[in-house]
Parts: sequence; C-alpha cells; structure tokens
Amino acid sequence: MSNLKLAIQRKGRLTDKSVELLKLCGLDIESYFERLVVTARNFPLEILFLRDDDIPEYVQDSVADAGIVGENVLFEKQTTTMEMEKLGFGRCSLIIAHPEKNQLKSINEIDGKTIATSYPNILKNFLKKNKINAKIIELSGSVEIAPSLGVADLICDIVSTGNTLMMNKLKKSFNVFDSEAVLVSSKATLNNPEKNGILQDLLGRIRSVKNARDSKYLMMNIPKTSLERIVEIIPSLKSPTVLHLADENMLAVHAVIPSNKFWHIIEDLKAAGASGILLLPIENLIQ
Ligand code: PRT
Ligand code: ZN
Repeated sequence: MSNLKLAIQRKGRLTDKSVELLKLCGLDIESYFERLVVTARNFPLEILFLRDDDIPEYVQDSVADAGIVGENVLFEKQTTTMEMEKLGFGRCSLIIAHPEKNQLKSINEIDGKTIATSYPNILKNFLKKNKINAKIIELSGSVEIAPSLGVADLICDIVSTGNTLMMNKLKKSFNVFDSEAVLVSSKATLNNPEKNGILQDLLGRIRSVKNARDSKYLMMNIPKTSLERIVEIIPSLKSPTVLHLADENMLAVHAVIPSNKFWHIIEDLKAAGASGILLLPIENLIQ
C-alpha cells in the first residue's frame, strides 16, 4: 500500500500548528527537526518538509499528494492545486497600506500610485476588479520599508497583529484578501482511489478535530422543575442528556455546545437555578 505524501512548511509560522493538527488527528509522528521526510508510524502518511512557496507547485506536479499552505501563497502561485479544507490557523490579511502622513480617502486614490508587494498576482486581480491603474513593484521581502526608501508610494503586504505596520509608520487603507492555512490537494490525488481513500480518512479526522476545537462539553446540576427552561437556554448540537441524581429534586444536564456561546448563556443558566456548572474541552467530535 502506498503512502499519502503530505507537504508542510519546513520552518516557519505554519510548521508547529501543522504538526500539532496531525498529532491531534491521532498520527504518531516522530520529532521532525532537521528531517526532510518523516513517516507516520500508525497511518499511511509521509510528511515532506518544504518551503511554503513551493508547496502549491509540488502538489500540482504530484511531487506531493496534498499539502498545508496559506491561502495567500496558494492563490498567488496560480497553480491547479485545489483547496480542500480551511484549517483555522495561520490567519492573516493581505492589505494595502499607506505612509501615516499620506492618508488615502478613497480607493480611487490608488490610481497612478506605485505599490510594492510580494503578491503581484493577487494585487493585480484586486486592482483589475476595482478598475485601478497602478504600478506594481515586486519585492521578495522587507516590503514594509519600501515607502521610506522612496521605492514605492504604498505597500500590499501580509498583516496579522499590525505591529510591523506601526513600527514602519504605515496605516492600513484597504483589505485585499483574508487568508488562513488550508489543506490542498490535486485532481491526480482525487483520481487515485488508494491515495484518495487516505486523504478522505485524514480529512474526516481533521474535521472532527476542528469540530472538537469549536465545541465544549457543558455539565451542570439543576432543580427538576427548571428542566424545560434550561433546555430552552442551551444551544446544544443535539438534545441534551438528562441524568437522575441521588437528590430526587435535582437532575444533571450534559450537552455539547459551541465554545463561543458559553459566556452568553451562563447568566441565564444561573438564573434558572443551574449550579455546579462545568465546561470541559472535547478531544474529538465525530458527527
Ligand atoms: O521559509 P518559507 O518560505 O517557508 O517561509 P516564509 O518566511 O515565506 O513564511 P512565514 O513562515 O513567514 O509565513 C508562512 C505563512 O504564515 C504565510 O504564507 C501566511 O499564510 C501565514 N502568516 C500568518 C503570516 C503572518 N501571519 C505574518 N504576520 N505570514 C507572514 N507574516 C509577516 C508579514 O509578511 C509581515 O512581515 O509578518 C509581518 C507582519 O506581522 P504583524 O504581526 O507585525 O502584523
Ligand atoms: Zn515563503
């Protein structure tokens, strides 16, 4: 049986999160430092460690069968490599920024300007869509210093916290593209029954890890008389579990809820008489 070859970033912002995700999917991966290829011990998967910029092309050319890469890189490279699943990490935005003192009031003011970027293709599409003529200067790094060097009027670069912009006295003017890490694959992989079988298994596990990350297990004790009210309040994925307690007037209620809803319902639960409220993490959630 052949392995699925999965390309991930060798050393960078996506490396640790990619390996962490694979481990949460139950893959037994040995320490990966200084290795170019690592094989999972309990799953037919081989990990290739590559520069992120090379991943879309390697997947397109079947050097790898799948990969984990940022959408910014995927769309910039314009390959036939396909996005299969968003992974919820490596979030950032590609934006246009201007020097603090030269405020841009409307998008039309970009017309005739010079923009430095490492993402010429994504920027070209954005300008075309907005019917703007601007000169693109392609730089491979340190884009943020281009305006102060007089190389460009504006920049189009990746931002996450905004610290780099602030340090270089730049301000965001327009959002071009929102990005996160994604699992990618190719037609060739999908058309290969054996490889596709492994890919679908991996995808199922990734989805269950994502569901679990977005959900929590809620437990509480309630007076029997409050059951109807409590069930109304709980934003449960399924009908909550109701258990008897030694105290005949009380019940225990368990439910899986979306993590981000907890703080919205806690006061209502307490007002309805809930006590001993526990919120627990879930390791896997298969729906
Ligand atoms: O060596 P290799 O080519 O593999 O790595 P790389 O240096 O090209 O990429 P790397 O590790 O920096 O980023 C990998 C991926 O992480 C990117 O393609 C994005 O999808 C994602 N990502 C998330 C980011 C950021 N956040 C980010 N903040 N990529 C880059 N940055 C840079 C940005 O270019 C700018 O210089 O960080 C700076 C801005 O950060 P803030 O926090 O100051 O706003
Ligand atoms: Zn790179």
